[in-house]
Amino acid sequence: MNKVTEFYQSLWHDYLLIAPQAEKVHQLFATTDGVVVNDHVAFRTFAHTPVSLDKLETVILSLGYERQDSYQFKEKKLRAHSYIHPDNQVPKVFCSELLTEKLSEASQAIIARYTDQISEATALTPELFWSGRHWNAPTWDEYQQVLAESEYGAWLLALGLRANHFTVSVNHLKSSHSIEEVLHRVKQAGFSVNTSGGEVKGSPAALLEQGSTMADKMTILFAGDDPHEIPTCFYEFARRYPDPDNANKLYQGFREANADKIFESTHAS
Ligand code: OOG
Ligand code: NI
Repeated sequence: MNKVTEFYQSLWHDYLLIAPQAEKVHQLFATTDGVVVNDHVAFRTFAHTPVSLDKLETVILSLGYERQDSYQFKEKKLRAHSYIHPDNQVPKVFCSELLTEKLSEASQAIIARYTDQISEATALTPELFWSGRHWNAPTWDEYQQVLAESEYGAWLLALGLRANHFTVSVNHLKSSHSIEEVLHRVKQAGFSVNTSGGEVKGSPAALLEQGSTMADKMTILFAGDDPHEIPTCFYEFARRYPDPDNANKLYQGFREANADKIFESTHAS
């Protein structure tokens, strides 16, 4: 098995442990469509640490990816890069980081207390992408304090490095090419869908339409043996339209306006 195939197998395995809904959603489409093609995966990390976006990028490039584009999310205090693989069977990657310097002094201090525990010698290997927390569990109170300012920051502080979502390529489904229909089916099966900015993010004119489930919830042990249920990971659906700049190819990029809403799939609902 090649390196990239192995990477996605391990990543999927770790993702299912924290997002059991993904197995069921996958099954829902596998029963009618056979193969479910993954459009992309997404990762989150803390800037200015030994696992910052720039560090993770070296690993992504080592898997054969090329940087595709960059994005800014001013309000959410994030930046991101997307990556594309020369083998078009390989999913794209969307990797973001929290610009911690833009948070309040109080939140910065909490985050630094934990990110200071990340070893400077952290190996930049593919396993990093499902390595979880490189720091002790925060207290529930610290989680709440960061949450008030950055949902992303709280999520990352509690869960660490892992796949945040996999994405069904709606273009590759046989059962339906409509995002609305796909989301309807997901809701009928009992999953809740992200409604931030409407269920469907983007448009044919934007060349990209996306939707997602709301993240699963799991009990996480906070510091002092203190269990609490928090949002974990979700599943996304993407439909791409033909790229006017690239004959016979579907648009392969991401859209800031869509992504801004997709991030909210890990909000507590
Ligand atoms: C990533 C959100 C952005 C997309 O497809 O635009 C995204 C995240 O929630 O970490 O996945
Ligand atoms: Ni996504």
